[in-house]
Amino acid sequence: MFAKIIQAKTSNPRILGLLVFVAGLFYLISASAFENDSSNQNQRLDVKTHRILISGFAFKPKTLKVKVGDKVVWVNKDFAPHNISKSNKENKIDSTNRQLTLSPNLMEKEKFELTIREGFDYYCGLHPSMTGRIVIANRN
Ligand SMILES: [Cu+2]
Repeated sequence: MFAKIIQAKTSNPRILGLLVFVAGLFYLISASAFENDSSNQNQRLDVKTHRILISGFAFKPKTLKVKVGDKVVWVNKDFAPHNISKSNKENKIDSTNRQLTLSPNLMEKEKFELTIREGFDYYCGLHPSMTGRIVIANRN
């Protein structure tokens, strides 16, 4: 019975066009619903933005505890440029490894924002003695 109706309706090109349109609409709705679902898993209602000042050739605070999904903003308060470079796997500072640079060189008053997905050690690629650490706090 149902198949017969579909068959009857699809013989009309206008109805066929409408069916294709409705199918497309359903696809878009289901795709966006899936998108919302996956982003909800990563988003928290209490997302915080933390600030790290780069001042006097030091990251302040040097160690920062955040939750996954929080944002960190580094602000350069020095006259000198600085950048944020991720320390390598051994947590050894390697100023020659530019692939680990997370931020561009920040001039005075410039900012760099990062959404935190994991904890890591970092340093300034221009002044490797400047080090800092992002620590993931307990979820509770
Ligand atoms: Cu620096």
